[in-house]
Amino acid sequence: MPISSFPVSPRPGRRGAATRTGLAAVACAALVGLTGCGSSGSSGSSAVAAGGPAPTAAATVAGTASADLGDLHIRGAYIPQQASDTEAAAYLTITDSGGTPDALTAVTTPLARSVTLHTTVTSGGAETMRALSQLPVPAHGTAAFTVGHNHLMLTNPVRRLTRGQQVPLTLTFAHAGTVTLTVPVVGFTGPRPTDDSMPGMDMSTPG
Ligand SMILES: [Cu+2]
Repeated sequence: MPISSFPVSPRPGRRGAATRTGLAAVACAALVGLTGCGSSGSSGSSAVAAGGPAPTAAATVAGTASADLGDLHIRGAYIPQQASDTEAAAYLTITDSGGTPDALTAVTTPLARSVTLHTTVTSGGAETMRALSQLPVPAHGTAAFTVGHNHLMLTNPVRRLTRGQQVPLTLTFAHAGTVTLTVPVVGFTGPRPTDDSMPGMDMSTPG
């Protein structure tokens, strides 16, 4: 998928890059803006037993999914309840405990037509969405999709993703291979299940 950028605000873009699908980018930005005002989920204090050995690379947050693939440890995976008609976002953190760098190169799910790696760039007060061809994971380091920064964008889910659903996400890495997580859909603001109401937020405001 080509790298693309799209200015979220109505003012003209300055980078000269061709817009891919402007409507989708705007919707996505609105979605990110929505989730961006919630908690990051890092404030969750209660760890949940994931049915396997205790994770060593990162704390587990209640209501999220995790998986290990060799030296790669995927933690805190969740999908905020779908706010857009056409898109949903997914967030997770990848830690590489080994000495070999890797990169997330593709994500797929049977529940959406496509999953795109996106980053959010704020320039001059305007948020710009940009597709990433991959997300590098440094050796002994961490790469993350977090609210307001990088995110995974699920386009055209086969059904609306609402809280309580489970979404299989298959992550493909350049070196480590492939792993599938079953990712929970949570409230709008993050993995904490009581955070589904956000007084004062206008869900219909475009980005
Ligand atoms: Cu996006």
